[in-house]
Amino acid sequence: MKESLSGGLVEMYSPQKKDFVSLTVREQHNRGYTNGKHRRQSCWRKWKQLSRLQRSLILFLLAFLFICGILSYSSLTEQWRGISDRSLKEDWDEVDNRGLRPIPPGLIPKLSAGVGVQDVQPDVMPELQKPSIPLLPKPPAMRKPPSKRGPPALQKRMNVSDWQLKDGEEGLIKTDEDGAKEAKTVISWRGAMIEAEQGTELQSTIQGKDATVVDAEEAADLKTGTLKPVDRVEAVQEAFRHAWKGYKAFAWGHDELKPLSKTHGEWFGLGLTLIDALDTMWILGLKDEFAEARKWVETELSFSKNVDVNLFESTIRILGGLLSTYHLSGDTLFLDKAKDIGFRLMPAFKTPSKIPYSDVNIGKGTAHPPRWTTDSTVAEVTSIQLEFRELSRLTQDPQYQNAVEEVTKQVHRLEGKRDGLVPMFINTNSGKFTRRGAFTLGARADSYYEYLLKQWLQGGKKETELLEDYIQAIEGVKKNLLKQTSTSKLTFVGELSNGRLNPKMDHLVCFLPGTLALGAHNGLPADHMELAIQLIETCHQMYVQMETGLSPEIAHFNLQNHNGRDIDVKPADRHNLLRPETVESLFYMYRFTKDSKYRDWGWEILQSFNKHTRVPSGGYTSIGNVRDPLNPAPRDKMESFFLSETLKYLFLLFSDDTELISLDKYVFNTEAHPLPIWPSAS
Ligand code: DMJ
Repeated sequence: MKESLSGGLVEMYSPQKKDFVSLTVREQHNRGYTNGKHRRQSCWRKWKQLSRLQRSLILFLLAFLFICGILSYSSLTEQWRGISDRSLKEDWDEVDNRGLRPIPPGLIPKLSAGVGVQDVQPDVMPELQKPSIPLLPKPPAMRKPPSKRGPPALQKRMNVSDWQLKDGEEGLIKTDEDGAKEAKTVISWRGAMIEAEQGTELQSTIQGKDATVVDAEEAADLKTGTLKPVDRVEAVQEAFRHAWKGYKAFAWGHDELKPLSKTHGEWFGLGLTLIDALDTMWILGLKDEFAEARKWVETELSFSKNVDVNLFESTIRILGGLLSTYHLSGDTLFLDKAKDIGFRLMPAFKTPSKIPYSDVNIGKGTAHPPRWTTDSTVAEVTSIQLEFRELSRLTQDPQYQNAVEEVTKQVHRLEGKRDGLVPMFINTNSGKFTRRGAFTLGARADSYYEYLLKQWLQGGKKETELLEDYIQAIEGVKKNLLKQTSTSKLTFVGELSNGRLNPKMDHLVCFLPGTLALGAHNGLPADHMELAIQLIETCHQMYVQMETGLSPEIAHFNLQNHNGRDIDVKPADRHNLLRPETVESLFYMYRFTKDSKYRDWGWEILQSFNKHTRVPSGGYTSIGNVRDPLNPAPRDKMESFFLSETLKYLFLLFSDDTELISLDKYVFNTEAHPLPIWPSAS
């Protein structure tokens, strides 16, 4: 139907006459053909005809429905978590002495009889089962599993009065006299639920020197360079034990520790922190802790649960954690569990485009996008490849590798990139990028770049398309996103939004110096290393320029010298979630340059964590304000990546055993779980 230019006559198709006829508005109305405009006019007339009481009643009802909508929105945001937000013999001897026996990287320990994909509840997802196709030559024999121990008596709950610091307790976070109130969860971000308003409830106070792990004497040693690396290694072990103490006492078997309220937070209900921390305990040589965690995995961990999990987060944390622990320990318990979760995640790939959905119900075998969109996040669908490829290699079942490599292929071919930089969203129906025009190396795109390089390394530097995409992307970063502050000429990676550069950088971007250095170590252009050196300096400054010595979540860089500062922090960005990216990059930088300043920078960060985030009764907490050392506004949450990544990278940074997890033999996934570089097929 199209409207005529004159006199309200409209040309319409008449089914009776099988031709177009001209009708007046009234005629259309009589025939029930009136268009939207006329319907709107008649609605308005009807509205005017209603009594004042009737109109008030309708308006009241509409307002009521609107308020209900707003209230249900906050519960919707709670589910927004997925959006949001890497020749051994002698080297391993030391580890063996501690009783932990790693398998040389790249080898596939022999699978125990009767263990395989077919063991995974065939009734749940039968359509996904396929015959095994050998991918690699026969694996060598497996090692003996470590000794088993009984789990501790756990799950202790305390009431609010217990939150308060008691005299003599170690640590620096102290709750205020009124205790803490229940905090409202309002935002979620790449695996980190941000709990608002807690900082105002929970006061923190600097205690005396006895409360700190790092005291003034040690600080002096650090300045004079007399602190031995071994002391730093021990300090990380001590920090881990302290974190574990809190998790064990108040959150055992649950996803996350809430150290101030001495309870736990649940996300997937799968013991996320415990699984994420397994290989860290192995690497740090924490034998007893590892044994009791293993026992929990053996006796308590079940993926047969009616629960929605985020594909990306459960892949990098659970699948990645189980695979790396299997490789380090040779214990097939972890491989069996890895197969189970890997198989249960596969329904995510059953989409019209084969670009996976963000969420999977691992009990029902169903998958879906978030409620509000059919888009997935680009970083999420492109940062599961290391894990699924390794699962295929270990199981000799190609379905996992095929599914993730299909995504890689599609993204490789897609239009909408800018000099190799990718947008942040991809549609699961069309398989195309959506909401184009915004480019970042931060949240929603970050690990796309990381996994291009690391897959190329994992596969033995043969998959040249991955390398080409990576090199092109780094050129894209240089051309479009790099800028310097006017005050100290700090180089940072900004964000591009519809052609305009926004001079802000997420702390997440601090993975980049480490990745660039890893590329340069593997023969990529030398200017990648130069850029890495500049960027790690900037990430370091994001810590040292803050009053707590801890970086904010997002930094805004000054391009004009209006206040003499390089970095501004907006009130909404002042939090620190115990994130790992800077210490991750420091680890790579030290391994490749042996410049001790990178160790010193990492040491300063550990001290700042101990000073401002350590909770006396056990655990560390994210904080709400890195600019206020007197009240850093503790948020009562220890993210699983603090144990999985932050403490692991700090340990490896300080360890003199630079072949411990050699970067020529392992690639770390984006949750710091080392996976072997594949041995060549020959
Ligand atoms: C981790 O889960 C991973 O490193 C991920 O790639 C990004 N976010 C967190 C840590 O900050």
